[in-house]
Order: sequence, then C-alpha cells, then structure tokens
Amino acid sequence: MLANFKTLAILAAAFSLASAAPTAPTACDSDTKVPSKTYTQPRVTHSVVAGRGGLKFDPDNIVAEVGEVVEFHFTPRNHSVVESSFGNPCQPKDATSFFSGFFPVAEGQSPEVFQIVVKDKNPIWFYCAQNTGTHCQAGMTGVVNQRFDSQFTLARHRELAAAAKAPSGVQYGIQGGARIPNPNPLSGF
Ligand SMILES: [Cu+2]
Repeated sequence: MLANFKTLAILAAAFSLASAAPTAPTACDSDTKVPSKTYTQPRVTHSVVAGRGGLKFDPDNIVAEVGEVVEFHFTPRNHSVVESSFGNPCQPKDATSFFSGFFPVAEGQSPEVFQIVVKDKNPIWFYCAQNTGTHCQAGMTGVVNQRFDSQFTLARHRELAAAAKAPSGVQYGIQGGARIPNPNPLSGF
C-alpha cells in the first residue's frame, strides 16, 4: 500500500516536472523518462559517525566549504541528528532545522545515512535527540564551521548542553537533508 502511494507520488512529481519544462514531453514519454540531474563536479563529502567511541559525533568539529556535503553515519544504538543553535543546544533552531529521524542499529552501522549540504559559512550546530540516556546533555553535539576566533566555541556549547533541560526536541518529520542508502557501506566502521 505504502509502496503504491510512493510510486504514485514519484510519478506525479516526475510528470509535473516534465510538464513545467519548456520542451514538455508527451504524457507517453513521461512514463519512461526520469528527469536527469547534472552535477558539474563531484561534491566533497565529510563523513561524521554518530555514536563511535561513545555518546558523541566523530568528528564533532567539521570545517566545510559552501556546497560540500556532511554525511552522518549511525552506529548502535539509536541516534539521530538535529540542527540546533549555539545558545540552545538540545532543541531545533527553528521550524526549518534539519532532522534525520532515528536510526536503530544493532551492530555495525545503519544501511542508511543522512546528508546535508552546507549552504553558507555560518556555523551549523547539531545534536542527537535521543532522550534515553540524554545524549545531547551528555555531550553528543557538534558543529560545522565554528568561528574559531570567537567565544562561540564547541567547548562552551557543550557546557550549555550539559545544563540544558531534557527532553531534547525533534521535528515532526525527517527534513532538511537526504536520508539515503549508505553510498559507502564498506568504509570500515
Ligand atoms: Cu545519540
């Protein structure tokens, strides 16, 4: 049932994209053609492993250029990643904050990853919203593009997280990134 709905949604999306194009194919063509994506160059990808070595992200302090990808991998037991803000470490920054959903994993790593694209050079703060064990408060936070010459450091952020009230917040659904099959499942962790 769900698969049927998904198929319909994909077909509907494909058809509406095709219809909007200046050289719209016929309805017949849209049954067999999928809109293509063109990338001018491969994207640099920064891998981050949630839960490797304890309740933390590894690495937890990432420097990335605009347009690059940060790809979250998930190890046991049930982590997530949510975008927060410097001063409020265990809550979504706002309604648009990315949220990966949870990744229950028994061993190894999840067959899925969550990718975000760095849109600008502003710091991106993030945390794990698992409330069993209060992961965020325990230090499971991180940052992309911390301002190293400012007082807004990951160390200070983590002090604020330790003092943050539980429960940590989540979004209503997965958003702000792509939850996709792990493109590199044999990467050794
Ligand atoms: Cu966690």
